[in-house]
Amino acid sequence: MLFGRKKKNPIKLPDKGVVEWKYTTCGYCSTGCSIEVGLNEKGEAVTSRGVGDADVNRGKLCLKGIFEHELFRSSGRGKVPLIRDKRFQAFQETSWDQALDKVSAAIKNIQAEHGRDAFAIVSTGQIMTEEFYTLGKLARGVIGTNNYDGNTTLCMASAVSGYKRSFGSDGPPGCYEDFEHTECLLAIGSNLPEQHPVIFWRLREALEKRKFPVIVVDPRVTMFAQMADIHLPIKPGTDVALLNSFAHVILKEELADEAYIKAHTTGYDAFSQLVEDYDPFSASQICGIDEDTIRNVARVYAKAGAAMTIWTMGINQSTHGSDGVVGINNLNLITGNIGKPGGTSLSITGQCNAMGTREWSSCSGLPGYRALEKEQDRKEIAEFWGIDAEFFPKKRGLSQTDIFPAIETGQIKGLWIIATNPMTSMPNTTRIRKILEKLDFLVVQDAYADVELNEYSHVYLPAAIWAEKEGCFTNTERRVNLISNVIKPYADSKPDLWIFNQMAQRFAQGQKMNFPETASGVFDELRTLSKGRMLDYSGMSHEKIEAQRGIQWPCSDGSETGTARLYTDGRFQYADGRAKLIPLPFVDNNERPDKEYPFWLNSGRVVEHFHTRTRTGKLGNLNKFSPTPYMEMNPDAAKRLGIKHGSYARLTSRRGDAVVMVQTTQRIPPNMVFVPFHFHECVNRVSLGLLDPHSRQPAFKQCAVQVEPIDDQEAAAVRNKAARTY
Ligand SMILES: Nc1nc2c(c(=O)[nH]1)N[C@H]1C(S)=C(S)[C@@H](COP(=O)(O)OP(=O)(O)OC[C@H]3O[C@@H](n4cnc5c(=O)[nH]c(N)nc54)[C@H](O)[C@@H]3O)O[C@H]1N2
Ligand SMILES: Nc1nc2c(c(=O)[nH]1)N[C@H]1C(S)=C(S)[C@@H](COP(=O)(O)OP(=O)(O)OC[C@H]3O[C@@H](n4cnc5c(=O)[nH]c(N)nc54)[C@H](O)[C@@H]3O)O[C@H]1N2
Ligand code: SF4
Ligand SMILES: [Mo]
Repeated sequence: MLFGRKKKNPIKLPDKGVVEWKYTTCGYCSTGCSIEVGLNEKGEAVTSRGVGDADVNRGKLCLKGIFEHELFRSSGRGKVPLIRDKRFQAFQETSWDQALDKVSAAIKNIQAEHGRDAFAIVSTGQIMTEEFYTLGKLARGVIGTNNYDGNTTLCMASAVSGYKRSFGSDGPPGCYEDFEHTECLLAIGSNLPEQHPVIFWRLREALEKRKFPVIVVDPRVTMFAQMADIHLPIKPGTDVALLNSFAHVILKEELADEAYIKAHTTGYDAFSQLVEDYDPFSASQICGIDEDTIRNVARVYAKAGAAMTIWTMGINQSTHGSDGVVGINNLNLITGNIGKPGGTSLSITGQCNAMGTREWSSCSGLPGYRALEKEQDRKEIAEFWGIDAEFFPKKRGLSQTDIFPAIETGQIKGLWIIATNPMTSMPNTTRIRKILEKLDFLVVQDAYADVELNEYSHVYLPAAIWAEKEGCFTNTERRVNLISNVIKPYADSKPDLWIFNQMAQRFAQGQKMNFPETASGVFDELRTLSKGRMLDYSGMSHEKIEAQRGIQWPCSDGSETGTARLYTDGRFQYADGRAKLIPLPFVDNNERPDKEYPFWLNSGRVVEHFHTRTRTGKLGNLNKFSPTPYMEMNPDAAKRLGIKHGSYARLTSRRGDAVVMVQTTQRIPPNMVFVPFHFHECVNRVSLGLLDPHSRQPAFKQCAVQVEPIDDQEAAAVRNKAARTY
């Protein structure tokens, strides 16, 4: 018998006939991997590969990046603009001019009749920074509605709010390189291996070189929890109590960095008084983590030479999301772990350009981290755009989660939605459907014509996607990276930048202002407006960004490269230069399981799919691995209800119901179920989405449901009805 490799054929990669590689940046998650797309001699995108000398991913890509070039020609893409007079009628194909005229006329009519704010705009975290800035200019400077926001309210709003409350400004202070210096990593409500696989790979690489403790806080035994040294299976929505208790132990045992607290913070007295109440015993009653584990983790964290916390949606998507972020910042401030290598409080961002929208879209303020509430900021931007500063509102309007209820009450009559799919991604979608029916006018601007939201639109504008256009994304570690134009837009779809510019020309005020046509022309405005500010872009250019495979802001004029960390000098963005220690009383305000609805409903993601699957649902290799809406359920709980692994169950809440396939697993506690939110007509039919009072972000991860078995026939009927056309 022959063993070994000798007689085996060597592995051969199929020759895809690549004649040219083009540089770009991944358009899915916020890791910000540099990608090269291979083009064959016909100019078709045939393959993708990671860029070896890019610091972020060092040649790696996850599953989604590897197949990203397949997006360009995937099914369901929008080919031409579509219009109709009444929703649910058949669409008619039309020209860009006619479609844009129809939209601008509708905006003008609604505003003339009901006031400027009766027309709302909701955008995304997934278009280019230059596009965000241009949309902001159009929304704030031309159309002049204050009801303008983005889907980042579903995602990053709590991180933004928490950073602002603690440090006086948004802006994640750390970077991936911190893994290489840290002596302790605390990860709260983040499933890094599945949701940010390449950041996770950076962490693994650091751990292979040097061992340090990894502590994961998550109610589920996720893949991340499985590799952790300590896993804290917390009771849903109680992270603030746990964080207060860590602080209690650290202060009681005199493990705090007193010199740092004294030099760089305010609010210590009120803070220390509040955490007095959160001794480990009291906290353990709230968060379900035993006293000794709380003490142990607090000590490990405080005694480490440098310690860092990362978090994602397990913190942000909660009724105390913003408080959770402040709690994490408190922990890092009292241990002196901000702005030092390996010592940081790093929010792991979600969408590819959720950072870009925070920085430049004007959704919650004005460009470059400026605020509508500040006269000086309004003046600067009005002067730069050549408009009257009085045109701007003096405080921010409604957030996305308040815009929908304002449609329900009739305050908002018209809506323009850009690159987000609330029919699947908002909580309580049954209510969202009813709300959309109330609109006099809806325009949907999306790369896919089959996006569920389009069912309700009057006008559909087909957008070019990802590397069919050019511009920048900012990733989790503030790195601005370039998406260069790899391939021309599909059919008659157009870059979002072009669409915004065309729209501006249809308003008298827009005609008077300067709207640069190219992304690099817009980028010059960002450079000017950011000069000398915290998010300084003035030393960057598209060419320099590509050459360095991304540059971290701030990068001031004349600087060779960017800056890895913020607040290294301990000076924060509040007027006194100090960060705030903020007391956080824990309030238990979730819908909790009871007799009728005995399970916690938790929701999130899987590695193969991205959000509402408009993209990944079309790509064979991604869909093949994860084709079915399913639910994780503890085998003991399933047995009690007579539910078998692989059978179907109905999930019911006070809002609605959904049908899912049950996957029994010990990963989840007996009083909880977990459903990935990617599938239409699924988990968000039942979710509640109570809002955080500071950030207005929905608590997607906590509500109460009932589960019952159903037979296969009934399940098939429900699933067929919900199935998409591809
Ligand atoms: N493959 C893939 N990757 C993605 C995305 C995608 O759709 N698919 N989306 C991107 C985006 S926009 C985002 S925002 C990120 C999201 O990235 P993550 O936040 O990492 O992902 P989620 O699965 O939403 O939730 C993370 C974890 O929070 C836990 N959790 C639930 N409730 C609580 C709680 O009360 N406390 C704590 N501590 N944890 C809790 C859940 O059990 C879950 O394991 O992923 C990004 N990356
Ligand atoms: N239950 C539950 N619900 C959740 C979450 C959860 O954890 N649980 N997570 C929430 C979070 S964190 C997020 S970020 C949201 C995401 O929710 P959505 O924003 O609704 O999700 P996507 O499917 O990414 O929608 C983006 C749309 O933009 C389109 N698109 C992509 N690129 C372009 C482009 O360049 N131009 C234009 N015009 N269109 C483009 C895509 O085709 C897609 O239709 O979901 C939220 N909903
Ligand atoms: S980790 Fe995120 S940025 Fe990197 S290839 Fe995967 S989806 Fe793209
Ligand atoms: Mo997100």
